[in-house]
Amino acid sequence: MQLDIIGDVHGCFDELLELLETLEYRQMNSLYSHPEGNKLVFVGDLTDRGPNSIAVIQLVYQLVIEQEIAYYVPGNHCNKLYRYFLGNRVQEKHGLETTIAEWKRLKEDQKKNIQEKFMTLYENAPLYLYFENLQLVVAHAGIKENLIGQMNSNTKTFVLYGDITGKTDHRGRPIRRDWAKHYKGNPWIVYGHTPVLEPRQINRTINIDTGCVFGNKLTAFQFPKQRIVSVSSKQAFQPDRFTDFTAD
Ligand SMILES: [Mn+2]
Repeated sequence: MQLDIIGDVHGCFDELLELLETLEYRQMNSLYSHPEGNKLVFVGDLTDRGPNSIAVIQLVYQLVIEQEIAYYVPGNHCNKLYRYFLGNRVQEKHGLETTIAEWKRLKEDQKKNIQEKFMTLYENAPLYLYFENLQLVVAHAGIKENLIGQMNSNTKTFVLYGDITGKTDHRGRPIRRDWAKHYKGNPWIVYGHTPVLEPRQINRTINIDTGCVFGNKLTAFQFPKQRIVSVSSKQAFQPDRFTDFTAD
């Protein structure tokens, strides 16, 4: 089975459509298919900050739930939107405000429809995917070798937020440990969460969040082929949003 794993979309619907076309997915009578039967995997953070979060929710719901030609694992932004839809009190910032503004502009029946779709998508998603036969793990913020196979609260925090220290930097962004640098496991780990200008590959791990919403590009990693496919972003470029690992 060939998988096309897609990095953080963050509401960049046009770029997602372009990437699907580049990967040779075709749409007929609104249904998507791939000539070789490839399947998609979304690493999470579908919404927030970008221009078309609602359209991304609709498309991913169709691909995962209705057509069953895609897999999805949630990101921290997905988790927060889910808690918002549950009626929990969450802070409407860090991009969530754009998704909520889009959602509030919908008609009542559409609002209900999108809320139900997103909640169904989220509730049916595993915390992370482990394809044992392919020796592949897909987790939003990555995973440590000793957590693979586990589904507890430590695992949940790690796959949603990464190896956080509880501290923040001078810009107020969380400081995370570089777990990938020390990874020694056999399964490949494909993840996103931390925007980088180029996919960062180290020790059988690859970060494919190439910051589309920050004006760089949207990236897919084809597995087991290990081929990278990207399309350019249409968003404004924000260079200060990217982490530079080349100094390591
Ligand atoms: Mn994230």
